[in-house]
Amino acid sequence: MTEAEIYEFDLNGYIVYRDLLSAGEVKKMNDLLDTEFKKQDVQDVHSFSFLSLDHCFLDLMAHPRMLRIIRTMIGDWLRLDHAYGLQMDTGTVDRGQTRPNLHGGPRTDNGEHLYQWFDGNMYNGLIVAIYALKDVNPGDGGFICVPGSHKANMHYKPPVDSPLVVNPSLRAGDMLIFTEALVHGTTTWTSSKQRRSLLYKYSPGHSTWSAADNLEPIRALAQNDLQRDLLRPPSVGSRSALDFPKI
Ligand SMILES: O=C(O)CCC(=O)C(=O)O
Repeated sequence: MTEAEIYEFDLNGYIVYRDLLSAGEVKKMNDLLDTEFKKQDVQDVHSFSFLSLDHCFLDLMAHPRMLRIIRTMIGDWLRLDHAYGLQMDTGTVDRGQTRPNLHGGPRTDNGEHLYQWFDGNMYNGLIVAIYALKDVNPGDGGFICVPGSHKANMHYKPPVDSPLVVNPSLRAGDMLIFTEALVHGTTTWTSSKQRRSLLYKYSPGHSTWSAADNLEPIRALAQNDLQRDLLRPPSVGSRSALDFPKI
């Protein structure tokens, strides 16, 4: 991360990187998901699994530019914790799939959600990379957060419609990274177009948020050492740093 990027992330608790994915990569992923949802014949897809659908999703887990960024946030031992997709259409909130909500914040989930500096380095618990596979225009809804709340000193959460809450806009292919120590959540999707996002969540190598066993079936699909290392269960003793790809 550049000094300017570190400043922005430290200030707000989230940062947007434009055009992480090419239009071709976005199209391929959308096509794969469209085909899968059609095959499953599911109505009102909301939260979905996707890592095992195609190798491109494991490649994205190890995206070199993204890894270089979150290395600054989490350190050399980072691991994938879990991943899922979110899809929202106008009205799905009203059908009960998502209540507008804010959650997370400093020291929540038994202290796992943390944001700290020590001796010139940044330390985080769970970090989320959201890839937009479809545009999010101003006021569309979906992901919301309270900028700066990762450094708040109270558990207080403002109401979802507070002026302190923002709804970042994204173009398909953009990546938004946030710390779960940020107060964040989801609000009603109002656009006539669909929201579709992939969320990859990373933890420090010693820690896990979700049950680590959940990744076992995915580990078997890893194509190379980097992917296998990212999918390792949490541990401290004898753990080696990731071999970060050169960019
Ligand atoms: O992207 C969203 O709508 C919310 C994501 C979220 O709440 C989370 O990652 O904990």
